This record gives sequence, C-alpha cells and structure tokens, in this order.
Amino acid sequence: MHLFKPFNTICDLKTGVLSPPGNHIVRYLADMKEMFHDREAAETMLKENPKVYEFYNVVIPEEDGHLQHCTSIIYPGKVGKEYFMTKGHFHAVAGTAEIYVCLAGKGLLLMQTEDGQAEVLEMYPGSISYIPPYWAHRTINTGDEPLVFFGVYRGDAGHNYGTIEKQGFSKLVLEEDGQPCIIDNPRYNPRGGD
Ligand code: S6P
Ligand code: ZN
Repeated sequence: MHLFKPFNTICDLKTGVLSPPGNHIVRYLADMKEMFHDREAAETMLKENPKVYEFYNVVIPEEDGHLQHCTSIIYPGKVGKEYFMTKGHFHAVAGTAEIYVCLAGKGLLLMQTEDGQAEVLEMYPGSISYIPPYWAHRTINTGDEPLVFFGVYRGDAGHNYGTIEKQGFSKLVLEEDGQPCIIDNPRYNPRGGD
C-alpha cells in the first residue's frame, strides 16, 4: 500500500482561485466556438476571443480510492442569446458521480443521459448538486457575476468530451426577455455518438 500524505489546498471562496493552483485550465471562445448555437455570433466574437471559463484541479492520483477535487469559474456573458457555459462531458468511467457545491454567482446545471433525457438544477451559493452516475454535465452562468463552484469526483473517473462534441446537449439555455429559458436544441443528434 502506498500511503499518501494528507494536505490542504486553500480556496478563495469568492473567486474560486486555488492555492496552490494545481492544473489550471482556461477555455476561450475559440476552444469551443462550435458548441454555441449561434455560429455567426460566435464568429463575430472571435475577434475578441473572450475567456469563457477556467478551472483549477488539485493534483491527485487518477486511482479509484482517491477523490479528484476542483473549482470552476464560468464568466458572465453570452454568444447571441446563449449564456456562457462549459463544454460539458460524461466521465470516461461513465458510472461515476460528482458533487458540485456552488460558492458564488448563479447558474444552471444541465445534465443528460446517453439517450437524451435532460435534467436541470439551479445553482446558487450554498446549493449542493448531486450528479449521479451516467449523467453528462454542463454548467451555465445565467447571472451578471462569475459562477463559482467546487466539485468532487472519483479519482479515476476521467473525462469523455467526445460524445457531447458529437451529439450536443438536447437542451439550450437562452436569455429571453432578460430571463433564462430552456429550449430544445434543434442540432441535437442522438446518433452522433455512434
Ligand atoms: C470535472 C468537473 C469540472 C469540470 C469543469 C469544466 O469532472 O465536472 O471540474 O471539468 O467545470 O467543465 P468541462 O466540461 O470543460 O470539463
Ligand atoms: Zn465531471
């Protein structure tokens, strides 16, 4: 047995910044432009190529006895009417759950099964969302401030981005009359993962 030493990471609860930062990943619009519904709006915004979100992963062995943990910060903004959001993913080990604890801001957590069933939960400071095994997950900032949350999941869960890249989510979250509105995604392709 390899005995791993306990350690602390410090989280700024307002900004989500971790210290030490661990693996820090930043995603700009250019990294995910085809994920937004309004391709023309995305193309126009590419001149400025805004930062859409970033996340900090504590460095943990990718083994099933361990727990990965991380913070994510989704910036406020929209591409056309669609709010800034994460790419979204299934876990590579699909039967592994995750917990999100919202620290700041407000948003929606969109989840989807392989056969396109969708569920949405609200995120606000203090909300603890349970993402059960086999649900892809994407977070969407519907507010004017950064949406900040902490996540924990099984050490060896990994990420499968490919299925969502090919299929899309079955729902889109757009702003209509100043309010978030969930609609069917006309481009959703349930067979795109075949
Ligand atoms: C990891 C967890 C989060 C996301 C992060 C970015 O399992 O769900 O840390 O990685 O919110 O989203 P995405 O979809 O780009 O990984
Ligand atoms: Zn995840």
